[in-house]
Amino acid sequence: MAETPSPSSQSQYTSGQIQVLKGLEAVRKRPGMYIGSTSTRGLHHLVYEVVDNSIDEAMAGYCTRVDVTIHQDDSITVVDDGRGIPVDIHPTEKVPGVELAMTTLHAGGKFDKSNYKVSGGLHGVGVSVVNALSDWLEVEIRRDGRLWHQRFHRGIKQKELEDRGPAEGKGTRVSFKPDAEIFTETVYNLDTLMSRLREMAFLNRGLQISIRDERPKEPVEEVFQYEGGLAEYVVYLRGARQPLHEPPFYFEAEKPEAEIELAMQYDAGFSENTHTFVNNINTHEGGSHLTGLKAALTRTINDYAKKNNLLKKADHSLSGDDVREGLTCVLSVRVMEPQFEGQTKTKLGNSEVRGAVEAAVNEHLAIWLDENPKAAKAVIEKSLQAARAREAARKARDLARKKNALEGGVLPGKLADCSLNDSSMTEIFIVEGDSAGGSAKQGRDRSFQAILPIKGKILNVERARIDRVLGNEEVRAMITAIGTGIRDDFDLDAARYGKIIIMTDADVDGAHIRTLLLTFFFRQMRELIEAGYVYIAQPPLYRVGKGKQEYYAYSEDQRREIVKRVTNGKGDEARGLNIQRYKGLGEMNPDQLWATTMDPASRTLMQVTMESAAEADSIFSRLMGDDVEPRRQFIEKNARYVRNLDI
Ligand code: 0RA
Repeated sequence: MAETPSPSSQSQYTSGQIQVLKGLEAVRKRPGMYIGSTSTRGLHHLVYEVVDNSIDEAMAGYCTRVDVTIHQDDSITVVDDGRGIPVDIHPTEKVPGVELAMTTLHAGGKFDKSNYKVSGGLHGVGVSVVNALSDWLEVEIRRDGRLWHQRFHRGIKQKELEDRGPAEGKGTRVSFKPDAEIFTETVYNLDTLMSRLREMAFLNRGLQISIRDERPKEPVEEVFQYEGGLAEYVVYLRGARQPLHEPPFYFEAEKPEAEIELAMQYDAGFSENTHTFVNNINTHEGGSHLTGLKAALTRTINDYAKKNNLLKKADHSLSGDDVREGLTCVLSVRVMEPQFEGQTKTKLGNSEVRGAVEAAVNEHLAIWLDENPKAAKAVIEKSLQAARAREAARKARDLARKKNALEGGVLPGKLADCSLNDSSMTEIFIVEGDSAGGSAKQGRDRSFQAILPIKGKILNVERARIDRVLGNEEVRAMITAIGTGIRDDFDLDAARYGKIIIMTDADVDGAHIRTLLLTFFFRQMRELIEAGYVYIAQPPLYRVGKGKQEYYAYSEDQRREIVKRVTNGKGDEARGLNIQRYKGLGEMNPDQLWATTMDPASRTLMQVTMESAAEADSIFSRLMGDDVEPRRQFIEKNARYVRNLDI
């Protein structure tokens, strides 16, 4: 650590200080271990980590607002009106509490577990990690009528904690600038921060969270505060879909194993949108709390239907998928010692939580159904329709299977498969249009690249019922080629390819088809996205030819850059340059398509991730729901959407 001030000959580090330096060094050496990555994701985690501390203070009942600012230099300030980090000298460590919090790993400001409620923080690593990974960090505390200040550089204090005199109010202000030596990306994305802060505001009823972006000429400010908490969240997520009952079903319960809060609402749509949280952390991979919720839903709704003679003789009981069709649901639990499992550590492992959630939902939902017979009837009616549709779909599928078996081939005829079988090596390009499909087939490396051309606009899956979606030829070809099955039958291990690459034209129609495909994956094969299998190909927008040389530009800026370069800075496009704007993939010959878009050595792929399933879902819903206007707006603002996918 070059920046560590060496101890002077007289003074020696105390053992405590040496530990501090070692701890911070470890964080700087392996930042990924503490914040997941040093790319855009890790960069944003720094903010979440600091905000989580303020939210802990709010959960403990001492803080009513949190204000986040992105400054012009991409430094961040987080201010809260909590009690303020303690400044008194720690009895054994002999340094002020705040210094301890800023420099000790895992202390995270929570010295005294007993007076602290469960806390969030994806990695729970605390603010010392933010400090270690910041070029500079300043903390200001208002407490007991005085203002305190301390500044750090790469985690190391530059001075002792300073008393800056009398001050009104109370709270903590933390400002920091992420260290460009650590992070590969240092520019904050306002949308990313906004969606996370909005989520936090929904999950913490009444808490006011603001965000201000000072980078544009006209600063942007947004305030999130929801007195309705989860119930308001559900209405937000439901978007434009037609509700079957109002208000949403909502309850809160305290059990020894967990504090449980749930809101849900049925709508006339056909999708299921369930989001679960543990201590404010989005559990994308589900876990015991989700299992408990699903079991309770299926059981309670079936019980109610039977008790009230709402099932006809011919009806079987309602399946889990049936009772969740058209459901938007948010479950938030708070657990003392959460065990996070799974690939992305977003799956709750605590088995005791399952029973607690199941019992609470059984109890409260049964009461709600009894007290709201009109809503109950609508829900059962909806589930019955889903069950009947599903039965019809099953029959159609069986029929299709038999037909396939008779024809001998299982894989779709349009699929040009690759020769390798090892799915860790293979990829499939889903290509818009037969002509581009043809070029891709000729240009590909057939050993590991498969091509499936699909016709123009596949069915709009949000608006269509599952049976019709499965009846669609393009969709069936995709399901068969990918091999995983869908929804409850989904099996990631059965994937026939390691990468599913969507390749569409770089125009508005292409964007629309891409959205349709993503909607399909999001609804039917969500785990495929979660496991990082889905990508978007990036075909070039321009070809710049000069004599025998050719260059490809993937953006307007890049085109200008290239033109400037090849004209030796003159930037004169007329100077013997041949500039071609690609309107579609079909305008490239197979070699060009290979070189620009398909060759792993030179292409750029954008991985589709679920930074926030909640946000992605609401975008999809808004886009694909019955309202035409948001869709039109989307098409106009398409570039922004692609950014939201998180590269
Ligand atoms: C430890 C103890 C107490 C408050 C905090 C930490 C605290 C930490 C942060 C970090 C950001 N904002 C914060 N606000 C409070 C409670 C000390 C007491 O009993 O007064």
